[in-house]
Amino acid sequence: MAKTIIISNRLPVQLQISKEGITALPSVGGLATGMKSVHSGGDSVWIGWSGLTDEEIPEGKEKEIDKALAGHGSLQVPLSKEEVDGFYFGFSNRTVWPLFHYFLEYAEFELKNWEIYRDVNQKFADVVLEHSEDGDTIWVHDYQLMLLPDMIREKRPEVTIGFFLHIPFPSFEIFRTLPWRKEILMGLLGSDLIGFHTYDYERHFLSSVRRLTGIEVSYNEIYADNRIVRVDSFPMGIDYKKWHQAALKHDSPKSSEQSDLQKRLDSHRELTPEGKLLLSIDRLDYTKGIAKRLHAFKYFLDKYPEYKEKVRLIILAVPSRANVPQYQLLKSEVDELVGRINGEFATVSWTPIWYFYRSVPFENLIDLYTSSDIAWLTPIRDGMNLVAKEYIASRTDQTGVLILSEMAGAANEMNEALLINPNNFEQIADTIYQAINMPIEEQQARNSLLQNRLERYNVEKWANDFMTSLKSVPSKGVANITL
Ligand code: ADQ
Repeated sequence: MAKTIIISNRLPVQLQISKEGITALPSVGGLATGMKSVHSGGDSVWIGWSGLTDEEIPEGKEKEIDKALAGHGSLQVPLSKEEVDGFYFGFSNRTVWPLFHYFLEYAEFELKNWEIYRDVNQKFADVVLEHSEDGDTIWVHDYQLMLLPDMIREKRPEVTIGFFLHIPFPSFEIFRTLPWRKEILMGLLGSDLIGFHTYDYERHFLSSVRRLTGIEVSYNEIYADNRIVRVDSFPMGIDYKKWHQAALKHDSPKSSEQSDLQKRLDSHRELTPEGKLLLSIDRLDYTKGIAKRLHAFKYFLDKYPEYKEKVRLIILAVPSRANVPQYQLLKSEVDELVGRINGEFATVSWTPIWYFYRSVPFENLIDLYTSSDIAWLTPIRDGMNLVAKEYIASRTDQTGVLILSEMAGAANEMNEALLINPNNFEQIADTIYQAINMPIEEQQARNSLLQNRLERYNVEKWANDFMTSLKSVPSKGVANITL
């Protein structure tokens, strides 16, 4: 029977090794949730890396790991430390990630890392080829695996392949700087359908294909190798119900225990009833613009000094890729900026910034989303930004203001948010002022429209739309198509 195969760099499970044995726990990320309807039953399998390098797996435990993963419909591609360093931390995160987010000055073009990236993609392809057959439908995810579609197609032409890019696709002028630009495009063109978050990313991709490969492109179809490759945008949603219902439960008078964090948030509210809480949540990544946000916050306090002792900025930064040098530098920069601003503005009763450098459990994210008057999410460049959507979904009384960067993919669907340019401090300061003073009725009018849209275009709909579109791409024979 034809299967569905999902492939991503990391499997949607977390392995735990203890004296008692090996267990695999499902992860609760957005992608895993969205794929639930696709990855269910016995006719689907998820292929990816387990998160443990060969060196980290205790001797003789390989079979046990395979068994634990199989219980979750997952199959691993084993990787050594050298492979993870070159493929993931190297080419994926020191070349593709900065380049595709327009940080050209951070992009490293190391031949060795490119070769490991290519070899690891081949390793993924080998596992897929071993476990697939003609007629299967394959969905490949993200920038770590851009060569995979063509590697699979070459050996198994009779499968249907979809690819989705979770980060931006840059403009041709940026993309052309990559020494292996053509190989990347040809790798992706092994797909039948290539999906992006926004129409702009789609347009940039088509322009690069046209200008770098000479292959015929018409509207959103590419005629490669007597096949049609369709390109389209599928803005990713969230599990709206999960966030909204958790927030309803949190706000209910029957809600049982309050977390310590919630108690702190409430005490802030009691001390300054007219005060406002601003929330900023991201992975600690230079693309997210955290340092710029801190500079802009200082600019706001200087421009509107009447808000000293009245506003508080909560910065929650999740540790990420801490062994890549730029991330270490960013961490020091953010630490220093927070210290400097708190040092300059704090009073005996007020600290302007609460800074947390950690990942927090779901319940605390709900505490923060439901307690913050303003979510301030201003990445310098971001494929989508799901935090913006989660904040709005959690505002059960429809109050709250979202200040969002126009450089985030989410801005395309969230016009009712206050959209800003993350480099324009004057505009940001005035927008914070506008957000603080926005009448409740206006907040609710904006959020009601946003919530309706997020509820309809949730992550399940995103996955189903992609799969439906993938199955409708004519698999063969451009000659039969009326052009
Ligand atoms: P990310 O860059 O990781 O994803 P984002 O879309 O904002 O960015 O998702 C972050 C997720 O992490 C959210 O679901 C959020 O709830 C969670 N999170 C944030 N802070 C946390 C914390 N302190 N503790 C625990 N969880 C936290 C990439 C792209 C994005 C794109 C997504 C999906 O960079 O642009 O939106 O993939 O395609």
